[in-house]
Amino acid sequence: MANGFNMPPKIQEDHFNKIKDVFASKSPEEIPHQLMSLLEVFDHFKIDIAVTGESGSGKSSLLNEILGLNPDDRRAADTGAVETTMEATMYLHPNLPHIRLWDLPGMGTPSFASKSYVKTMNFDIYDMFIVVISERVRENNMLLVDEIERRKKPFYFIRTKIDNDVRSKKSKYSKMRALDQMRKDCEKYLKEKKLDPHVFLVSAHDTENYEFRKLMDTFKDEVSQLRAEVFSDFLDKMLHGGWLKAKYATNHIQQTGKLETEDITALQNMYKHTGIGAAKVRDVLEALSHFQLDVAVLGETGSGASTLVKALIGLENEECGEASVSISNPAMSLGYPDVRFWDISGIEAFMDYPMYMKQALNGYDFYIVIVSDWQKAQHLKLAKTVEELRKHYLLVQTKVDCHLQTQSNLWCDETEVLDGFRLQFMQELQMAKLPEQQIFLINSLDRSAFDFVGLESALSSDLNIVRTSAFAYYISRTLKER
Ligand SMILES: Nc1nc2c(ncn2[C@@H]2O[C@H](COP(=O)(O)OP(=O)(O)OP(=O)(O)O)[C@@H](O)[C@H]2O)c(=O)[nH]1
Ligand SMILES: [Mg+2]
Repeated sequence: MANGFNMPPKIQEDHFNKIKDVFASKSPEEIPHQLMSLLEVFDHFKIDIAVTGESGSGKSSLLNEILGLNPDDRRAADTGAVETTMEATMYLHPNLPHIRLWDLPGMGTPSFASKSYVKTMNFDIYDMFIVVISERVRENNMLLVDEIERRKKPFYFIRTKIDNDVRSKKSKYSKMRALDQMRKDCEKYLKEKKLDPHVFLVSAHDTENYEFRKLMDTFKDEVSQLRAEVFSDFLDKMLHGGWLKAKYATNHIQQTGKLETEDITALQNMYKHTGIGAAKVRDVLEALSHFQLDVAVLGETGSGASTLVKALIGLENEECGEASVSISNPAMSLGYPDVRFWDISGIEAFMDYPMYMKQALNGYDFYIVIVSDWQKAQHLKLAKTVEELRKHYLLVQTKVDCHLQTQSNLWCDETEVLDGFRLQFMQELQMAKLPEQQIFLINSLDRSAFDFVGLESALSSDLNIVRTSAFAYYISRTLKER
């Protein structure tokens, strides 16, 4: 089993050395505390991203898809054929807890005239923009781009409702050609302004096709980097920018609720007492953003660990993934930036050596424990081991479709059988004195079935939460070891 000793480095040597320099004057005992206090403040830091564009271009519909919400969901943004969004409304992404997404009203209606739109919408408060266009690039779209560029803020340029645009194209070739033309049309106007943002062609009504997935992968990958940059820029202004700049920056951060007053004071004190200013914080956050999180998928032989790993990284049913996923080779995917998934099947071979197990498992940051055999209950022992390591895990029952088949002689419907599985499992946890938690019932060969989507979103969200503490723990441990 791969362990903390022979696992590839979680952080590049140059990043590690920079962190060493940041804390060079500190005794090793002080470092974990200082690193944790800094990362705790950073953990509270929010960034604001506005979805903007002309009225009716499909902003709210696209935002709902980004949030993973069905338009009928009561939490979803309202959408409609008439002017719908009348005030800027904030939404939290379920898996990206530090990102506030704002659905802005549309530009160019009698209520929100183009001329005054940018001022009315207070563009200065946002850190990034998602400019949504449909049908064609219009003057108003480029006006928005100019205003964003003037503020030196990043943006994505998204053409939506692509399903409408290609509906009349019958052959694959004519569809491809139409898509190519649409992309070139967008890029032409951006290039004239010497701009090169990401351009995505998407449909909120058909997210499986076109570039919605690419948009989400890119967004997830880039947004944490952006957050680190916005945070360090703020520190730069507050700590090193002179009185006026510092006052302006601090007011901005407080008024937009990106940080609480206590957090700002903590940063000022940190600088006063340790000399850790913007440049050093930038080094720490840079290392954090490249820190590899290791997730172990633990299961008995044949429990479906490999199939689950492949499903998670989006390689289900694909032969080409076969060779790349193994016990000594982690799997990676754009959907989970900087996460390595380790397929650790055959766990029963190690179960009789608890000390070795514990040591070997300690190298990972997060665990997915597969429940495969109700009788042997190895998963409970595994969960206990992970609990003892004070780490987090998710419990997953794979092959639920097969389990359902074996129950098909019972006269109850599928939901009742699934609820029965869940209940039985809760009782098992209680008896084993393990904390209550949800079990995800899945079929790794069909991501749309049972709890797979729920599992993906719980995993993304948990990994985002454990990232900073895993990083702090790893850095402190490695600094001590060297
Ligand atoms: N075919 C198709 N229709 C879409 C798509 N996205 C949105 N629509 C439709 O376009 C209309 C406007 O969508 P909204 O999402 O409300 O647009 P909006 O930009 O938020 O509108 P305002 O808030 O009024 O500015 C609705 O009827 C949607 O169903 C898409 O990708 N494809
Ligand atoms: Mg809207």
